Amino acid sequence: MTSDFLADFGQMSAFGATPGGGVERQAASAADGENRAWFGSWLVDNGFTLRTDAVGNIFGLIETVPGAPYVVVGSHLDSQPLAGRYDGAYGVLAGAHAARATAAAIAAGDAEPRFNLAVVDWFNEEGSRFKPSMMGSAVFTGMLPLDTALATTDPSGTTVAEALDAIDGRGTFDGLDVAAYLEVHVEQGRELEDTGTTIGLVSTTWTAHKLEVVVTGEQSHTGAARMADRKDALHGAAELIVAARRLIDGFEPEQLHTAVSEMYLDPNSPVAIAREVRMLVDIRSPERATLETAVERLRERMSEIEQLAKVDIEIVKVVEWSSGPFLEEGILLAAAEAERLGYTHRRSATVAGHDATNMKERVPTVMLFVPSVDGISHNEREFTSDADMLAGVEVLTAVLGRVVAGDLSAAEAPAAPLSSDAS
Ligand code: HGY
Ligand code: MN
Ligand code: MN
Repeated sequence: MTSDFLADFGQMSAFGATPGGGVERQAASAADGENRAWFGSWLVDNGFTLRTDAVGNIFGLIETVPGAPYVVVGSHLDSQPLAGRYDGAYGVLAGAHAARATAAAIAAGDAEPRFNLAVVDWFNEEGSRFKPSMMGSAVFTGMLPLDTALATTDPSGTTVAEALDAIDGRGTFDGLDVAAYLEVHVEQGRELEDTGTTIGLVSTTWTAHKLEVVVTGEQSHTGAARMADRKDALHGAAELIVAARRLIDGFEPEQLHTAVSEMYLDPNSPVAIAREVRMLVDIRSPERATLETAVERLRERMSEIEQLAKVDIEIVKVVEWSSGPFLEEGILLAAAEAERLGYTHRRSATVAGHDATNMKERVPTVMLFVPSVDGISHNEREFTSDADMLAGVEVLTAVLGRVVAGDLSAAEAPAAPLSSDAS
């Protein structure tokens, strides 16, 4: 498995490779399309039935128990701009290898399955080209209407539907009975590295609010307009960016994370005061009460900035997910497998959102982390060692085998299939 996995990972890392050693594979880009095509061929070559749903989620299926629900394992292939090779893609490939090994054990008579196997690449987890994050799994879990997702546009005005069609990325697969979901992902934090731990057992997720904000002023001459007459949207936006950053000063360290990292302004002329700025304010906390207090304080500051810069500030949309625990039985099962295999392990909180964040709201979900060097991610120098990647594949394979065998009592035949179908 070792060389095979690493060779496959090297192949995937070539798609959209950047000179800085990372990848650029934004959702439904040509590079995402190349990687998706390679992954689809890998699935077919390794005995999986290939299916794609209406929002571009790719599934590889192996049915060994006719009519039984599926244990789904995977992550996402899309990346942030100028990003790392590991975020998402590692988990998709690890899931594929874990499912292949589990299917081989079943075929050899070494394992008695209760459930079937499915590997997944969730479309557009990153939410960089098309907001929101975790789009494909949100549609699959019914948290986002399919039509809304397909009509979403990128900054150039291209819709998700158009972008997917450009890479032949839409299908008609209309649903799956999911007994449980498993995902392994790079930590994107520094706790595993700082504590010398190999496996993170994701036990809880922070809560996140992503505020889409529009600051409206009035266009005027950067030189000629009197200062007292100006309604400068970029001045208002700048005050808001600093206000968002200063929110954290009102809380204990590491209780609140804030950032503004996406901004568009019109007309963006060197000689015309900005009439409008559109920005994304990302606010996260381990506690919902803390986050709500922070958002309230930001709204108060927004009112002050409106007076200061003579602009109008509106929160036009909020995308959020709640903090909350992962399945305790799944954490204990994963801990037992890591222990049996001789890997150090500890409970981890995830600050980043993942497709597991959506799936855990619908089915029993187990999520594992492997260490990120320097805790850095969404950066070309994102790195996880080969040894840690392979340890993650080994533990994921062991957990998958246990869950497919029916050892996770919470995993059972769901009431109705999950589906990305429009209906
Ligand atoms: O939004 C998130 O946290 C994820 O990384 N897309
Ligand atoms: Mn990710
Ligand atoms: Mn990411």
